[in-house]
Amino acid sequence: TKEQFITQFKKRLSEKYAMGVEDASPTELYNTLGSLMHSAYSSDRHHTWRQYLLNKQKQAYYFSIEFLPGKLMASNLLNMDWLETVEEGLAELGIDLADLTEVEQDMALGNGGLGRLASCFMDSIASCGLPGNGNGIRYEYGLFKQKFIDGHQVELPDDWLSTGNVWEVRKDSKAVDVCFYGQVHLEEDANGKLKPVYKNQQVLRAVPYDTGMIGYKNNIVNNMRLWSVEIPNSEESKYRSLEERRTIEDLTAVLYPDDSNAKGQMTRLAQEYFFVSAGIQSIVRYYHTLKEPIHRIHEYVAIHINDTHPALCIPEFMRIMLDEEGMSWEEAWAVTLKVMSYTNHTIMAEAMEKWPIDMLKQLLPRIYQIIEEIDRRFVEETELKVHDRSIIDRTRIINHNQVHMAHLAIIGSHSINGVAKLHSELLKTVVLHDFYSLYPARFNNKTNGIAERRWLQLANRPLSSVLDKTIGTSWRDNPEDLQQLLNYQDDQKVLNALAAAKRQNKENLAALIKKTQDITVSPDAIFDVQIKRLHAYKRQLLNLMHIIKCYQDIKNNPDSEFYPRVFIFGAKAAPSYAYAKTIIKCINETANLVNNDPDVKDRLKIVFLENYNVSLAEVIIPAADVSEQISLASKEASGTSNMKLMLNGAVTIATLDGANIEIRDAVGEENINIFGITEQEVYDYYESNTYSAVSYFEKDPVIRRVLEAFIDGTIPNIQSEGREVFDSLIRYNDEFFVLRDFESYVKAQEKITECYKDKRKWQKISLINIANAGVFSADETVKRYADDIWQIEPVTEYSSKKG
Ligand code: 73E
Repeated sequence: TKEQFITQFKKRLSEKYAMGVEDASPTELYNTLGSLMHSAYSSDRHHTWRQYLLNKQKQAYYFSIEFLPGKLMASNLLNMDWLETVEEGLAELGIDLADLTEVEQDMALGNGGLGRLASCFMDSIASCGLPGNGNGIRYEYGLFKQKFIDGHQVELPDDWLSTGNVWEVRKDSKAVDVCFYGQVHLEEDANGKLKPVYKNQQVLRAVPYDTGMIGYKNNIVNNMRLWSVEIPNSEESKYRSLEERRTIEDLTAVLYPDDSNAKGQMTRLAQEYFFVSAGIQSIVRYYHTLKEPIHRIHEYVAIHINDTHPALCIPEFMRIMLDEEGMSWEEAWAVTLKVMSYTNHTIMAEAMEKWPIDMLKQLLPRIYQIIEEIDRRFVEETELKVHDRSIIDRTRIINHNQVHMAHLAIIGSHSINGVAKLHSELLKTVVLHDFYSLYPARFNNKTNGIAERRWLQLANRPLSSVLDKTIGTSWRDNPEDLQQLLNYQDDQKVLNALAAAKRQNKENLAALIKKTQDITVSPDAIFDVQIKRLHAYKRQLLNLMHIIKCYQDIKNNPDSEFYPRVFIFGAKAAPSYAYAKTIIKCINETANLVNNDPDVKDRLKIVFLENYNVSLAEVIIPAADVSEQISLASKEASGTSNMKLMLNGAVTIATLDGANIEIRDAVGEENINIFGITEQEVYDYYESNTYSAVSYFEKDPVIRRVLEAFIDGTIPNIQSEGREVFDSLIRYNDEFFVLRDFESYVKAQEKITECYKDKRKWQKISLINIANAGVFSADETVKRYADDIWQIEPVTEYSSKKG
């Protein structure tokens, strides 16, 4: 109860800081509440763990090199069913919970959609009472913080641990050794079995930090285990100088800041093996406590490989089965296949991980031997199956002096899934077609999902309360119940209430924009939002070109009617991705021009919010009217911000790409704005090689005028950047068909403006979007993973309340 909470809170504050509420800083209050929560859910955590152990339940382990939870306090409070009590209790003490969560650092151990998906899944797995755990890296520095200086992106380190982390527990007793480098050869042991003998290995210690993943009001607390590197005591003498120590500690120091891109650096490879080896060793160690025979491990353990970054799970698991458990190759391979499953997240060529043989051999000699043998056996077996030998060249793991990680992941997994219908189809028919012909039964689709608890219940409380009053509260447990809202699509009172909630969120965002960027925007304008990593294929440039067109229209005809719009961007560019940084600079300079031009009379505003992250998304998404999902068809595997924006009542403008297609199917053609060429047309262009960007430039005066603005000084301060953009389109033939889609994009935008003017119509479309967003609940997605891939079951007895 509230009273109990107040008593406990004061007591804890006094124990921790010898202070009263009046004297404590927000950080001290935050730490006090965090520690109180931590003690409270620890017994559930222990109980969950005991239950899994006693029931010997099969558990899934989600291996991901990225997790992107954002802030945890509010979501933990919600899931513990403490939120209201704590808010009221704190209010009584004169404290606003929001002031406490303000001091929490975003946990940003991920780049974008892939890492955020992993965290939505963690929430959903626990909330569905499923036995599933995360396994990853505890980066000392998360994704860089973004600043704009003169319109350029500048990166600052994200020292997120500097103020402590109330949610994690260091588990020294669960540390394991991970070995790198050295030489290995095989020797026969007493039983005639070949065993590896190692020389000159580098031994590192992997120390786990565990964070409770709290289920939604079900007393289940699963675990996200993140590994940190240390120098083992036994090796201390080897690393004397600061520099030597630094090289070791670098291993888990920073997250690689590239999204949808593979950088072939040794430290990255070492990171991959580090968390894979530590995770698998700890799983096998736990398995032994069950006292079940090792060849049945697949009945108790499922390992999921989130993209190829953890693909070394396959040879590492083989290594342990062979070298430590004494299995034969055939036995080891049989269990490995049954344990492993793999999700592909992208078909972008530059994201495909390939490691030079020499690098792998040097860093991980035993693992390389095992990969060689997997490859050899794959070739041997496949030769018997196929007539056309060229298929082997295209599918084997080791080729052209490289180790192809996707091939390894596919060959070693019983399940391979894409993340949206179209994406999974493209995997089967184009990208992984050869593998599909070899292993058709392994391929399946699991469309991504989102944690509605974070993205609606927590992020959008005005909307949540309208929903409660309109359709009751069951949607909070079962997002598919949002469908009931459809009964109110012609109820003006409900539409008004929804509009009022949106208005409140827009005012909230407008205040943030004022505070952080000192730009005044009107909540009466259309809030048009594109939030995602900056990447050429996502086509922020298409958005910018449309904005420039609007600006030019206004300039040419200052008194014409133009419905006010605020274009809102949030995007980080990988520090080494020059073109993406160029686009940022161009958007910022255009913003500067447009926002300060008196002719515009505030009808057009451009806001590029600095440092886009989970917490900022939680403010932007509820305030969005328009959701920009404008990637070139076939390039965005799924997208997940598209789902979050829809759930919050934004109307989508989209290409037929990724999960946009499923959004269209859910809301109906008339409640989404589809434009642009289809994935088939994209492939046809590739096939026929007939795309000519310059012809669009020559024949379309609007395109010409817009592109000229990049190079003729219309937009100031982008001499080199404007030229670079211009050249990318005209000289290098517009890799992502921006000019091809421009006209239809502009038309779709005009339709949006017309529609928005018809308030009632717009409100109805918005309602239909909210009502149909329940199908994208990550709870449903993870249940499908649990049933089809992992074969895990929810805990049966999980409500036994203790003490
Ligand atoms: O379409 C998104 C997808 O929604 C895709 O681009 C993203 O994954 C999301 C979740 O499924 C993604 N990220 C990466 N690959 N696909 C990636 C690749 C290498 C490094 C970091 C991230």
